Amino acid sequence: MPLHLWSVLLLGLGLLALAQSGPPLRTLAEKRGLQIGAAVEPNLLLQDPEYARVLAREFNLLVAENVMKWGALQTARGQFNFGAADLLVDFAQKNQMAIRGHTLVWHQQLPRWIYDRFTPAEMEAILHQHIQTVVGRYRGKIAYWDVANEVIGDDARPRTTPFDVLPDYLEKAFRYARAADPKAKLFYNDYGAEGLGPKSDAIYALLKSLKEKGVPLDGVGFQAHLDLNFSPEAARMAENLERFARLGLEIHITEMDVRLSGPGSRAERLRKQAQIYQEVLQVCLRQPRCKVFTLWGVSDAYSWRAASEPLIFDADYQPKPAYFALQRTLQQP
Ligand code: 9MR
Repeated sequence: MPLHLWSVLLLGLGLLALAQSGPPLRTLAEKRGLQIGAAVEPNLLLQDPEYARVLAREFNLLVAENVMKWGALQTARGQFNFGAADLLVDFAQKNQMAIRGHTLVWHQQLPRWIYDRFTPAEMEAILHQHIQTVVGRYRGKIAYWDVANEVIGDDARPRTTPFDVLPDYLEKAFRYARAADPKAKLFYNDYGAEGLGPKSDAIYALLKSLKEKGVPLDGVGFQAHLDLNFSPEAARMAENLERFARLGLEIHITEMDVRLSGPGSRAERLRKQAQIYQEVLQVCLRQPRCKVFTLWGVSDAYSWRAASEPLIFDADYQPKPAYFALQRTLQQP
């Protein structure tokens, strides 16, 4: 190959390397007063050094994908296993990352014993002990707790849970969490409520009534598990977030991912995926109360929807167009 072609090739590779080593997302986010997070499985921190490296380089907030759920923490009544959760907390602290705790009241991933028929008084004691023990253990270390997750079903009505035996279990959960760590901000978190519609109306009504009753609720998390038919579109989402903001709530995007599956060439779909990430980040940046933007994982390899490649790094930790879209968006004034 003639010399000048080599230099063109080297220049191209150099530019590529430069593009890939642009400023980390966390550095850019910090300048915008935003925390950028990822859901984490602590066992991967031990198994995969690249996972830990990318996480620490790009993100300034962690959320436990599974290890802070009831089923992981309290497998037998009164017996708590904090090993994996502690690992996550240590990693976050060593790397100057904030932590979202996930989650204290959810209808899924519960231990089997909680389905025994308890009296209201017993359930109250169980709920209190769990929240006091878990939130208390990490008092001062966890900035935000998803106290309640997915309480409203897709039919816009409250779901059935083993906690139902205890009237006002939801209010109680928030009060127990506040008592266990007065500095942690307490959240309601849900999916399919990004836009306007019956489900987000029901959540809005619930949160409004909790606020009116003086329940210690600080914020609302919109999960944003999306696909290429991004629905609602950005404008509707902005409008929806605004009404929650007017309740005085802090707003977090808590579990974003965008499935790549669908019609069209791979290149087109990657572009569309990037555009959706960009639009949701823009909605958050333009909403003064939106303070946290979190992805539901780091690389496609370990995503709960791995087959549909929904994240911003591919399975080899190469940044995808969605990564660069977030990087650019954070740099725009
Ligand atoms: O990503 C989590 C996956 O590994 C678990 O198997 C699953 C169990 O239901 O929970 C997933 O995380 C969920 C989160 O806790 C709440 N919102 C929806 C998430 C995706 O299902």
